[in-house]
Amino acid sequence: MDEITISRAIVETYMKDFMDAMEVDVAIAGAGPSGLITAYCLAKEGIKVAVFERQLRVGGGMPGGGMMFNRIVVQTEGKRILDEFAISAHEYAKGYYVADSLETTSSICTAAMKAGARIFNLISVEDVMIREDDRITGLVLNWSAVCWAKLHVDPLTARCKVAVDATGHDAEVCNIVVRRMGPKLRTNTGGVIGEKPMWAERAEEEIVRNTREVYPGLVVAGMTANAVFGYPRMGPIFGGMLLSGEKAAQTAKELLRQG
Ligand code: 48F
Repeated sequence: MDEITISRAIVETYMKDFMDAMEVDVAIAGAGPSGLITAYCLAKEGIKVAVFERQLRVGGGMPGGGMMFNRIVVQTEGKRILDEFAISAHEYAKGYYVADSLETTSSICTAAMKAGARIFNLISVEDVMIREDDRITGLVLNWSAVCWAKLHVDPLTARCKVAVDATGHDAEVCNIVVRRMGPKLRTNTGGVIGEKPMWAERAEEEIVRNTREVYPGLVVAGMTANAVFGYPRMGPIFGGMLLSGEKAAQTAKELLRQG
């Protein structure tokens, strides 16, 4: 075995994929459950999608389950999505299905990749591109290691027709837009209203409605949707995340159709 061939194989194939991801239909910030489902739903329809994830591993808050007990709960509405990935789930009480958080994360991630989504870990979205018509036209990327080390290194960019903020509780892309452009989001204040305290039922009811275009060319998914519109968090119940991912994909598809 030749170490240099191994090194070339890694660098050359990675760079080919990364170059290809610089021009996509949909760019997603965050590979938590909502971002992964959005990526899967779009990719399986042949839409070109790239996901940029800050951390070493995918899954966001899902692998950790509830307080590190690596189980998640999904209600009846979300169970259909677990079934689509053949994820085992056991009905613990009527309407409460419990699943292994690692099986769920890995199954959805694998399906998204097999469907054609490209997922890049260890890359952070640090800014957005916005053009004259006030529309998001791309994500600005840097190595997470550069951000963590606070090195002064300029970023690179990926162009997209639609961007999805699936960065979770911190709604990072939306906060960047507000910092750059002022309070122009389609919320009551124009800003990120901020997440309210835990209330699982209300949070799960509202999350799909909150999943929409919040700024021209920018769709919010998952916990970001509730944080941006000022709705509660829900803890380790994940049906809403999965359904929100589906809705974000439908919304992105509609925006692509409108051009
Ligand atoms: O936090 P996260 O899992 O968001 P989600 O898909 O799901 C929320 C649940 O996990 C849970 C919950 C239960 O129902 O409330 O918290 O809404 O995943 C967000 C991902 O985005 C990454 C982050 O590392 C995580 O994996 N991320 C955050 N900011 C950035 C980012 C950024 N600026 N660039 C790239 N990735």
